[in-house]
Amino acid sequence: MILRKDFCLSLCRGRKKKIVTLIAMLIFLINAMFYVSLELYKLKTKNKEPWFKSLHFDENSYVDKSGMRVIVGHYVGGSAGGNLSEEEINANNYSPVPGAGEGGRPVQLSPRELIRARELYALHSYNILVSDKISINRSLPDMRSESCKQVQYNIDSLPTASVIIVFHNEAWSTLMRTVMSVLLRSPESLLKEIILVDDASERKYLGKELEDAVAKLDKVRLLRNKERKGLVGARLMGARTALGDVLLFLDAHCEVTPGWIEPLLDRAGSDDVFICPHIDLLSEDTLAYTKSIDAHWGAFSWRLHFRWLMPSTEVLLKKSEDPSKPYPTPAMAGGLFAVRKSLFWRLGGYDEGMLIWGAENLELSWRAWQCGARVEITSCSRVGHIFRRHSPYKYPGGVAKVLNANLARAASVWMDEWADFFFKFNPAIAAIRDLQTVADRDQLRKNLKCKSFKWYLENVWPQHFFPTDDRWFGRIKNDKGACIGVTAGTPGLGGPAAGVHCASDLDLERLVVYTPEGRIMADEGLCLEQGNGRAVWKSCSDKKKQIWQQKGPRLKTSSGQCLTLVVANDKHGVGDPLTAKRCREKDTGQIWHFERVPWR
Ligand code: UD2
Ligand code: MN
Repeated sequence: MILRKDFCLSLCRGRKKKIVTLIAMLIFLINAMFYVSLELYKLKTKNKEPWFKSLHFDENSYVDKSGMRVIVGHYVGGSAGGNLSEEEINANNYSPVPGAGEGGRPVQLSPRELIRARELYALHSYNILVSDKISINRSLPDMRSESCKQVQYNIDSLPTASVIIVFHNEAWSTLMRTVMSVLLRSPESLLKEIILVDDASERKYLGKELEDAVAKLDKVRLLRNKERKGLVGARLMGARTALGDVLLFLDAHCEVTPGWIEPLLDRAGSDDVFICPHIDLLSEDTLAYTKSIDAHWGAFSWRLHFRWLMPSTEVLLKKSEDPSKPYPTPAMAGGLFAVRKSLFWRLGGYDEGMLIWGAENLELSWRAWQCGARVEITSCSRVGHIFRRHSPYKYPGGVAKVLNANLARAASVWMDEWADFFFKFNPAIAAIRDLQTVADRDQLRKNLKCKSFKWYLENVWPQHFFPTDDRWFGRIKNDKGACIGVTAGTPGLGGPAAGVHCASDLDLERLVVYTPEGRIMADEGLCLEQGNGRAVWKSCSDKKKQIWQQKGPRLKTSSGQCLTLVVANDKHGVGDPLTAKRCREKDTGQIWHFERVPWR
């Protein structure tokens, strides 16, 4: 018996071993086949499609899933060079590596170069090492959609352009690549000139070296501001000498793509519109050219920070009918736009009282709309821009002082009652309101017989999230003590809704608009929405899930559930979740007090 068992054991073990080996070999074979077919598939798709076709917009650095995100409007002044030596700050290390960045591809650095790139980052707030490796004549793909490529323009009938590029301490390679991309990709007859305006740069390579380079280029002129004025002063200087029919402004770190200028000039010819290209992304790290989201709107938050939003459903519908048609936008980002010279001056150019940076984009947008013109975007003109997280240059007197003064000017001239709202909740800016002399701008508004800000909100941006006379504004406080508000740290990004500290009357994070339809709107266009199991802050939309009907002290969803503060951690419910639940007589988490706060 024992013998037989032993015999079987060893024999069975041998068989088992074989089976295990066989299975292992099979698994290996299947894996190998899978791997090979994956590689083959990759190769096949690689050869079929250009690399950029597989790119989607960079959601994280542009417009988030809820449709909003800060990209322009980083009001943080940089250290302008940090600990770098004078020699490093003033050096021009442009030395193109053949093939680097061609076709808009990213440039990767070695680990050692990366360390150096990080040290130099403070200079420009983008990767200067990468920029210096890419030829100033690099190629870029045609980024237009098929419908845009099919539009035929009669070049002979289009107006001519003066491209105006202002700069302060820009990198040599980036600035020159902006210039070269315009020269390479604009039909000769349409480009009257490129006007470079140096806003009192201090870098050595932007002196004679730049003059010599410009002298070799046809159609390029260089003007210099003796004193730093900021981008408004510099752009005005350029505009005053422009010879073309259309003024076409670009930042000094852009690259234009094939077919970019025709749609802009076609639309700008009509003399009642400020037309913006579709702004794509040039990565600040690799300078890769990436498509940005297909349709976006420019607008602004309660604090007047520029924001990208999803366009209204109406605009999106029209756009899907004809994607090549320009569409209206409440505001422009500011840096990239074309306008007929006559219209630019007729509407008062720029507000020269605005120094250095900021707010001129909103001022110009409001002025355009309120005074009978329009602001539009054309998806057929694709221009890449390096969006930076920080401003690399100095703000004389500090960022806040500069920007607040500009915002105060724009608000007091154009915003009417909403200026009072803005100043009431921004006391630091209200304090400098009277220091601004805007009499000439007020007069301009009168002379041009411009419409009210109320008209602008109702007609240009009816989806706005500002308080109005027929919207309730204030704090919605739970019986337990906490308020409805967007948690600090995630403004504009949405996320789970929780009770927040009620804080003071001036704290915008704790204040909401309650619309007659029952929407609870916070700053940044966020609405309280019943999600799966929990209330969340989401981009305001027509969704039923965003409607909360006030029934006595309760807020009810369309299915009759009650908005509830589910108290768990804190006895007042701060940090505890909000959600719609079955209504219960005794649940004080369902009792809400509406504390009105005058908004102006
Ligand atoms: C955005 C706009 C920018 C401007 C700004 C608000 C885009 C892509 N960019 O911020 O054009 O409307 O919002 O003011 O829409 N510059 C000077 N002198 C200065 C400061 C800046 O000449 O004192 C130049 C600078 O070199 C650059 C341009 O002005 O070419 C715009 O400045 P930015 O690139 O820092 O602004 P950005 O893109 O963050
Ligand atoms: Mn810029």
